[in-house]
Parts: sequence; C-alpha cells; structure tokens
Amino acid sequence: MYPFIKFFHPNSKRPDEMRKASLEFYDWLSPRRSVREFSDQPVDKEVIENILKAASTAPSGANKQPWTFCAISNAELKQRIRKAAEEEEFENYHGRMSEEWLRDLAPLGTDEVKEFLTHAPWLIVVFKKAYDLEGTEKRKNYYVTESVGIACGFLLIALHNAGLVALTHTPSPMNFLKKILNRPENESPFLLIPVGYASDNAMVPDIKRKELDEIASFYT
Ligand code: IYR
Repeated sequence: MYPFIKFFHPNSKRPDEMRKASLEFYDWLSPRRSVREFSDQPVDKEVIENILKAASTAPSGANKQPWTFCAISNAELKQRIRKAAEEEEFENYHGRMSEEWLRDLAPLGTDEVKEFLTHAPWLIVVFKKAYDLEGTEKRKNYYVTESVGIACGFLLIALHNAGLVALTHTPSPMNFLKKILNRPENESPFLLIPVGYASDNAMVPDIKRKELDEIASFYT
C-alpha cells in the first residue's frame, strides 16, 4: 500500500468562477488545430521536456505509466523516419486504403508526401508498453491504450499552451519507428507527433465541430 497524503486542490473554485473558467478554457482550446505545414524554426529542448513532464501527469491503469516519449530533433533520424513513413503511405494511398477511406480523406487533401516529418523541429514518437521489463520478468500493464491516449491528450494541450502546433500522425504500419529508434521489445509505436511553429502561410481545412447535442446526452 502507498502511504496516503491529504489531497490538496490548488485550483478549487466557486460555481460562478467555475462557469467563467470552463468557458474561457473552451474558448482558448477551441482554435487548436492539426497543422501539417511547419516552419523549421527551432524549439528549445527545455520546452519539450516540460511538455513531456506535463503529459506524464496523465492518469494510467494501476499507475503503471505505460508510455515512453521519444523526442527527436536529429536531422538524419527525421529524414530516415520520413523516408520509411512515405514508403508505407505510398502503399496506403495506392492500394491498401479502401475506396471509402480515400473518399473520407479527400476533403483533407492528404497524400503520401510527409514534408512535416523533416520540416518540424521536433518529432515526438509516443510508444505504449503492454508490459514492463524487470530484467527478464514481464510485469503486465493495464488499460494501456486508454492510458497512453489520455497522456497524448495532455501532451497536445501542453503543446497548445506553450504556443506550439502539432499533428497527430499515424503512418501505418508504424513498426519502422521501433526499428529506427531501437526501442525494446515491450514498446510499440502509438502516435507520431511533429511539433513546432506553423509556417507563415500554413493552411488548415475549414472543418466544423459537432454541436453539443450531437456529441452529448444528459440524464438529469
Ligand atoms: N495515415 C495516412 C492517412 C490518414 C488517415 C487518417 I484516419 C487521417 O485523419 C489522415 C490521414 C496519412 O497520414 O496520410
């Protein structure tokens, strides 16, 4: 059993403050967008470290924290990742993706060319750990996909807060990342997140978000 300590909430609010804060947070978060066009302006490693620490505050099954974040600014590694991703994506766009999938993607204008993988100053590759390795012993992790997904959510919000932009990229299959980054057997790639500044003329599709009544049902 862990020792238990008194819970301290640094940020407790009255109902009126809460209404204001919740609306302000929505207004602040809502303009966040997936960006595919990056400038090559560098970002301090310290900023990335802080962002990864913020991501790692996410809750996880049995507090196993079943994630590894690989932060890559090395140009040669980024080039190798881009080449491998583009090879897989070429196969996806030219045969592996269904007609329906290609039709759904058409409005986004994506293709197999992934310039963002070399233009962005940082690539964050998130790995999930189905189990931990203690020597040769395997220790099981729980709700790994949920846990790592939540950590990625925290990561995206931390990036937005820092004034950076990002893309949640899922080249498929992603196993080349494990090889290029030389990760141990218990880690599998989960998400590839290019991070940096948007290029001056970056464009994003004019998407709309669903209304609250389409995404939520209240039972009061
Ligand atoms: N992984 C491919 C295809 C792709 C799939 C989905 I679902 C997207 O929302 C966007 C792209 C690619 O990165 O191009």
